[in-house]
Amino acid sequence: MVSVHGWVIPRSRRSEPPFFTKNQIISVLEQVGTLLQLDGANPFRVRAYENASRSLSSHEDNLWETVQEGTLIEIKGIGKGIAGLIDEAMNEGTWGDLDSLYQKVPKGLIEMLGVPGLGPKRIKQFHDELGIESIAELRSAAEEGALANLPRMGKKMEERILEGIDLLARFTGRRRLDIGLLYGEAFERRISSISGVQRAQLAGSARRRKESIGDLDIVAAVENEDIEKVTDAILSIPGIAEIKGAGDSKISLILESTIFEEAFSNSTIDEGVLAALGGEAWEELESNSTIDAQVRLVPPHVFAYTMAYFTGSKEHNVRMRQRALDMGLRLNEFGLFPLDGLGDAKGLEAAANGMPAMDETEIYEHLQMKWVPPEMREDMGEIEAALSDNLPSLIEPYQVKGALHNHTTASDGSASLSEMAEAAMALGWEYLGIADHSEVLNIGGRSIGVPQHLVKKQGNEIREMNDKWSTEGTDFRILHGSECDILADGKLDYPDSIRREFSHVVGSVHAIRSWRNRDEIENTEILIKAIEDPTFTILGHPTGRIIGGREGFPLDMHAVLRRMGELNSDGVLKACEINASPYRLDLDWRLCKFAKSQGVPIVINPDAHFKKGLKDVWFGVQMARKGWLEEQDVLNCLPGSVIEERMMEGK
Ligand code: DGT
Ligand code: CA
Ligand code: ZN
Repeated sequence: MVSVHGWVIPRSRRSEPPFFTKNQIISVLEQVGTLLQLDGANPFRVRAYENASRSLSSHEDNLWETVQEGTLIEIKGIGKGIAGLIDEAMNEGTWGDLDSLYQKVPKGLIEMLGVPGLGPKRIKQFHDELGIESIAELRSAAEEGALANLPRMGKKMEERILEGIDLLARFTGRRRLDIGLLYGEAFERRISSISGVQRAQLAGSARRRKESIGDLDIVAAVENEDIEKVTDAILSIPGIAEIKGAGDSKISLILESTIFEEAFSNSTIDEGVLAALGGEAWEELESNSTIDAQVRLVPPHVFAYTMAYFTGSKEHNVRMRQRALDMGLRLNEFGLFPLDGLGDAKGLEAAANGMPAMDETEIYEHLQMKWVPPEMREDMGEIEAALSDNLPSLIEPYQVKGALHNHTTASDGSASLSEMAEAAMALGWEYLGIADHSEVLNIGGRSIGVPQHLVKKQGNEIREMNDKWSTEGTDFRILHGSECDILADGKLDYPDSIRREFSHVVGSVHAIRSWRNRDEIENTEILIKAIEDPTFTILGHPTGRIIGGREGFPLDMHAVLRRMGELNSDGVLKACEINASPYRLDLDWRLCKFAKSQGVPIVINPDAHFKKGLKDVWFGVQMARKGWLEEQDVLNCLPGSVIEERMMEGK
């Protein structure tokens, strides 16, 4: 979120000039412009700060050199007063009297800046005219209709503010895996390149590939004598919004999106999902977002132990520690030690007497276990499997040979059939399943499904392309499927005769609202009825959840998978999708093992709406790995020459 965290005046950790970086200066100038507006300052003063921050952003020379040469005020947009301030900040490490400005503006007003669509002018207006000083007060004023009557406001604006507050509230928790990894990997790269860092690696839920990330955990191997130098270097990485604490060997901070060298991009989102999240306001929130991060600096010889500890999960760690105890050993983030003979030595001191481990495999070996892939470390049976050498051999991204649920311009995709096919071939795939939306689907009243009379046309196009590849001897084909809407009563869209012509039917619920208004039992019955339709092949995004957006509709997924298992044992193919869009990751990974036990094949589908979207399959593979799936459990690991037949046989 546009967090209130970043709104403190930076303190320097350096002992000599320049005390601040150019980025820090730019960010303070920008914030001061906003704070002055909230404080009701003279507009000329406000503009001076805004201009200065803007002109420094596009100024390409080294700012510290410019300050030393005394040529700051030659930069267009920088006046005498602000030049003096920058000079003082860089040379002395102080910020004139700005401290008092930061103190003076109520925190609640700054928090309100995080509400999408709300700027300092309006916040000031609400404060002056209604005395509003917090988001909570803003919400009740809007609910009472008190905002609408103010000058330059209205009912529409008031509604938008309420929506913005809801969105912000939903946003303040965890971040999606794709975003967490984007930040985590950028931060990991920056830390790895610092001299004195022997290696640095992302741990925590990001390494375990949880569908959402609370905060980032990074472990860095650093010799003792380099700790101070490395700490300073980490703290001056651009993109740090706030330092929450730095001492000993632990650094806590908040990262913002300026850590990315290129513009921040929130992955591949389609219109339907975006609408469910809150539209443009959501995109704005996401690109202004922050994430918390912890860095631990440890001596290289304990790195593997610290990585294992901070990778977690906590539940996995508890079981590991118990296993160690059973063997008369103590396991912690610094090492593995015999319980007797530890004496009074604690922490790192004790590590000197610990059992050496070059990497995690050796830690597990000491405990007579096989190394457990991080994705599986959730205490969901992996300890027992590692002890008895029964770990699955998890699916790898390269084993995926195609995907069955993707869109083109015929429905709401933005790439044509041939463009999508090209992109699939570029990934090394042997087939691409197209499943454009069926006729009834509309988003916000706009119809986006393929009308009946155009289904044949798409089929002909696909046949022509397939014939061409086949005569050329290219091992590639398009499978002509459909993402068929499951209507509220459990019927499938399109007449039977049309559905029978598709190679596969991905049945999906899109009218979530009517399903949300019914109970679990009713929904389960109706969904099963849809699945039993002979033309139905794949259950698409089973619960309709949007991560960070909305819960799925109530459903007994175990009952659904059990019934699908029965149908499979009768010889018909009923597969369940892991929708690989990082916004969905539905089927949930926690249910993969159960699906497998029931004999339900899984399909990992990117649900791509443009070329780049095909790559989302990677996220689905991560979930399949968390769910213990192997190559043979996943239908789209089948080669292209087999998959078509498999679809035909399953009918
Ligand atoms: P998150 O951040 O909520 O997405 O989830 P994690 O798993 O990254 O959890 P976090 O950041 O609280 O801690 C990172 C790891 O550190 C965690 O997975 C296991 C380890 N850890 C943290 N606290 C404890 C604890 O009290 N006991 C044990 N055994 N391990 C802990
Ligand atoms: Ca974490
Ligand atoms: Zn869909």
